[in-house]
This record gives sequence, C-alpha cells and structure tokens, in this order.
Amino acid sequence: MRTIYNDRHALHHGKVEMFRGELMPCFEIPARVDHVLRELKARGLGAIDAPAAFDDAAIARVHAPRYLDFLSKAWDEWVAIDPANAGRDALPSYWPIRTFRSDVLPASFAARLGLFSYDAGSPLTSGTWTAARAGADCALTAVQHVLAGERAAFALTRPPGHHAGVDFFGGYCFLNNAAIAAQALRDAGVERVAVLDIDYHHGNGTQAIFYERADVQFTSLHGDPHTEYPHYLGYADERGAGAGAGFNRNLPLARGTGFAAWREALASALRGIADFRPGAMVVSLGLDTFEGDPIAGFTLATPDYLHIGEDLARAGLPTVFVFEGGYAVAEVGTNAVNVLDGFMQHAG
Ligand code: Q9C
Ligand code: ZN
Repeated sequence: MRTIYNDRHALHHGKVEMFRGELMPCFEIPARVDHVLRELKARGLGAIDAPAAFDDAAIARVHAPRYLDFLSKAWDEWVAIDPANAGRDALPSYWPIRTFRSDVLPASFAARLGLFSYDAGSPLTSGTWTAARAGADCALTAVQHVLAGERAAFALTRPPGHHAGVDFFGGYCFLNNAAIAAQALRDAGVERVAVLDIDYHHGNGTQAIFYERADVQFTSLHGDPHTEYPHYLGYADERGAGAGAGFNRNLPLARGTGFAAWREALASALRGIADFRPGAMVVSLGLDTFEGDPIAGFTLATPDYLHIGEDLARAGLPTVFVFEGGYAVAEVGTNAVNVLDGFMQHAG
C-alpha cells in the first residue's frame, strides 16, 4: 500500500494542553508519525511518496471561508498582539455557547479563537496551518491514487482531523482530512462514499459535516460519549437529518470494551456500509483503541490490528486510510502498520 507523507507535520508541535485545571505536555506530538513512518519502512509496506500540492478549493468544499481565513492568519495575529507570544501556544479560554452570537466576528483575537474552537486542549502553534494544510494535501493525494485504480492508499498526517467541523477546531484537529478526502471522491464522480471512523473518540466533526447528506454515509465505533470525549455528540440515536436521515450511524461502546465485542460492532458497521453500496471508503484510522493508550479506555492488543485490517479488506472497497489519534507513542507505529498489513494480506 502506498503511503503519502510530508515532514511538515512536525511544524505543528504544541507545548501544552489544558487538562484537569493544569497545563500538561501535549499527547498529540510529532513522534507519533515518526514511529509509523519507521515501521512502514522496516516492514517494506510500499512506496512512501510526497503529496502533490492542491489549491485551497478542495479544502473550501468542506470548511467555511471565514474559518480558513482565520486559521491561515491566526499565528501572525497572535504574535502581533505581543512579541512574547512567539514563545507560547495560543489556547482559547472562552466560547460563544448557547444564547451568544456567532455571526459577529469580534475584533479581539481571543474572542475569534474561541468562536472557531470548542476546547482548550488543541494548541494553535507557529506551524499549525502549514502542517494541517500539508496533511490535507496528503489526504487529497491518497484520493488521487485510489481514483487511479489503486486498491488503497494511506495518508500519514498530523495534526489529526476528525474532530474538526466546518468552522471549528478541537480535539487536536484543525482540518478534517477524512471529510476532505470523502468530498474529493464525491467531486471526482464517486456517487456514494462511506466514511468509517474507528478512532476511540467519536468523529463529531465528520458526522456534523455530512449529517444532512445522503451521498456520504458516516459510521463510527467509539467510546460512549456519556463518559468519553467529545461527550456532546456520538450517541446511537443520531441517525442523520433531512436528506441525510438514515445515513449516519453511531456504535458507542462502553469504556473497557475488548476486541471481541469491538470486532462484532465492526462487523455490524461493515454490514451497514455494504447495504449503502458505496463506490469507495474513507477510514479514519485512530489507534487510540489500544490497551496502552494514555487517554482512552478500550483494551485492543497489538495483534488485533491485523484482524481489523483483514475485516476492512473484506469490505472489498477502494479505501483511503487517514491517520487520526493514537497516543501510546512507542506502539502506535506497529498498531497502525498492522492494520495496513492485515488489509493488504487480504485485499485480493
Ligand atoms: N482525558 C483524537 O484522538 N482530550 N483526539 C481528552 C482525556 C481530547 C483526541 C482528555 C482528546 C482528543 C484525534
Ligand atoms: Zn481519538
């Protein structure tokens, strides 16, 4: 399987995130991708290519213009407020929750930082825009290879994307690479696209982007939002709305779920995807379902990821894999490559 990778991911390197009232070192760090890259090379999984450069049009098919405008200029604005800001990350501390306005863009940078985000765990850094933009190029390049007839391709990117919505960042995510890939497949003429999200956390951004659409089906396996982040979306009764009614499917699982029950949920998800008869599938590939993950609660073990790849291959669809979460840094490479390896062994 071909991997699309660019080292600009490392330009996004947050220092701290707010956690239990304290600023803690970030979990989402460049070393995550370094481990995956090393494992891909060690196991000779396939070519590792640089992304092509795409203009902003494919990204603007998913994200709002005022959000892209904000994000692309945010670091310069942050440093203009105070030159000392160059040495610290930008974190929001207030948000326009219910009854506030979000149509007015305040002059205050801090006010706009809150308007375009939903948590204090996703630091915006000097290289965030460059890294996220290169990540979107990786996803779009992976799409091109699959459109050209390759069975599958892997966009090895960070920051991750599935929590980012049309006009907000959060959950370490800024541009929704999986949504951008799904939309690009649609725009290239694939009539129905399935997005399958197997990150531990519900892909609230991807769900919201496609919630009222029948042409992109979203299915997610994740920790029950009653107890797990992102808490405010990802419940089983969210089935889509309007034209999208019936095209959204959430399979929340209790904290502590192991591979047997998780795999049954995956089988159910894949049956729903088969019924949709998609022309292609985008997989939001999070590895934070691993038993050793520091911020998640399932108990999947390293060999289980080979079986996940096998099950995904048996869906028989052209597949774009997009890297998402997974914070057990020493093991994330083996776990990710196990999925891809298991896939290729059963891709037929
Ligand atoms: N104690 C992704 O995996 N913080 N994002 C949770 C848990 C946010 C995870 C704190 C986790 C976001 C892409
Ligand atoms: Zn996650």
